[in-house]
Amino acid sequence: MTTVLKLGGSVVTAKDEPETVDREALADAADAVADADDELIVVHGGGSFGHPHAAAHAVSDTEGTHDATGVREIHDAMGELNSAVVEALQDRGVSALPVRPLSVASRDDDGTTTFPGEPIATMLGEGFVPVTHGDVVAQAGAGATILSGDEIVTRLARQLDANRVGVCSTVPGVLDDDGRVIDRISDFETVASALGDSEATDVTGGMAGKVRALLELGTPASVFGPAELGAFLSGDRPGTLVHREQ
Ligand code: IP8
Repeated sequence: MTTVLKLGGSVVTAKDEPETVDREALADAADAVADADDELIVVHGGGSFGHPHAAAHAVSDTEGTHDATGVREIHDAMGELNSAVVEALQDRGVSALPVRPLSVASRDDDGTTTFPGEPIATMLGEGFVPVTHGDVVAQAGAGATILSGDEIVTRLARQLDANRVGVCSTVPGVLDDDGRVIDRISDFETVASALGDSEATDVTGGMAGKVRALLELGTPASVFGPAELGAFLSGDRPGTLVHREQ
């Protein structure tokens, strides 16, 4: 059983404090991952590490830069967060290893992303837990743009034929207009008004962008909060199940 797990950047960092890991939240998440039996790929977001640097250099998933210093700043900040996540996992006996997207992924000039699955598949075969993250990547004709952790999740889930996908966010699921968790989403139109316009939420798509991308996957995906991470990893489907009816 292969599971792709996204740890939201705002789950593992203190979102309003630049480059600050939320040590307690990271410890809780790492404890839950250490207890999991599935073959796992962990993907984390940028939180207070990648996003402030990306904003400072006006880089997004659609706006690129040729400023190598800026690209390095974003990538280095993500490297620090990635080291913290890998270390927290290794401290608990998880065979976690870093996978840095800038060195392996790229985009062509229409924005299509290539993220090779082979290194990850080989790591999994050898019993390692690849830990990758949203990053800045080279894009033909644009310099370098932001590749979100969410896009990596959907790419890798497809390429590696994952059985389960989990997105651990700061909210307990996808919320309706009254703030209640929606149990199941099988098409975007029925939840569009509650989610708002994806362009307006954040540069890498916000919840609307996540739901749209997850609906395109054949694999059922769960969106849930940190309190439910252990339940998800032990096989439950907490929060919101996002799966298009076939
Ligand atoms: O937080 C963005 O990843 P996300 C990563 O998953 C950077 O959208 C570098 C801002």
